[in-house]
Amino acid sequence: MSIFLGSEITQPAPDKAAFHIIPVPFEHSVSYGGGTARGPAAIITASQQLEIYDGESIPAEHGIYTQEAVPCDRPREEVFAEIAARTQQALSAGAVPVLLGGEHSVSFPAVEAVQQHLRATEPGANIGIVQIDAHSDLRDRYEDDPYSHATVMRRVFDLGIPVVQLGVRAISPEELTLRAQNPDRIHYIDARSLLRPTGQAAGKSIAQRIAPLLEALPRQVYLTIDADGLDPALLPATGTPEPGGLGWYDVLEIIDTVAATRSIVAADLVELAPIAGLHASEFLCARLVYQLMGAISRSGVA
Ligand SMILES: [Mn+2]
Repeated sequence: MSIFLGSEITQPAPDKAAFHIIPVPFEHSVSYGGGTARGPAAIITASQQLEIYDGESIPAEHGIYTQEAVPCDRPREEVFAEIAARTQQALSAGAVPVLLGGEHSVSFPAVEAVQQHLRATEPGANIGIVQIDAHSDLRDRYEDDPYSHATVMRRVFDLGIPVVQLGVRAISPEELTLRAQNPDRIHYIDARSLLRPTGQAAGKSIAQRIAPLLEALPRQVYLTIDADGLDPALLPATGTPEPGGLGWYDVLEIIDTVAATRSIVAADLVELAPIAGLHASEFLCARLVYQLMGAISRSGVA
């Protein structure tokens, strides 16, 4: 398989790279449109068209190592174990793991591996999650499945990890109740409030408004970006395209703010379901992954 930005860089040694790209073409529980199994390869193909300069810096100078794709044609337990092992491998090499999904459920084993790695090095420490998503993914079960794309943040919640949710615009009563019962563990600004603020919030930037929420998280965070967090006018190639999503510069502002105020130790981009002939979606995802690496490297963590 080709490597991320292979048109511009050669594959570095794993321990010489600030970032490990981990392709995870796992598709098991997607409920509406399918195709997320083709997401990682489409992003890597699109990355060949990126400029090496991201507008502010050259993230590739810090080293981007692309791992082999996680073999996903086997039972979920084995796929999840492999995701955890690959995440651990990246962290042990001193790199920031960047997973490319695949459906959102793949975040769970990665998050768990990051938490375990952190606790092995700093007893008592915890991570937080920043989630950009159209859905809160806080259901306990979805179609009887506890490890679905729609339950992934509930499983993370069960690990005692606090979350900041940004851009949600489709949520069930069960999830609203969980939020209401756990105001100290589940923080959020939903899409309409984020993008059409009223009252006092109207005079403040997104960065200013999300800062207090980020302050409530531990210093080290995992950033998970569901492609459907963006507006489907920009990124239609996703299973459940909800209207009213984030714009390109909204997402960049969030990423820059998170990178500047927390330490992003791992990240993922999930739920891209490529549509043949429509390159804008996968190119946006490739660019977003590269901008993310730029924000992290400029923050001095990587
Ligand atoms: Mn999601």
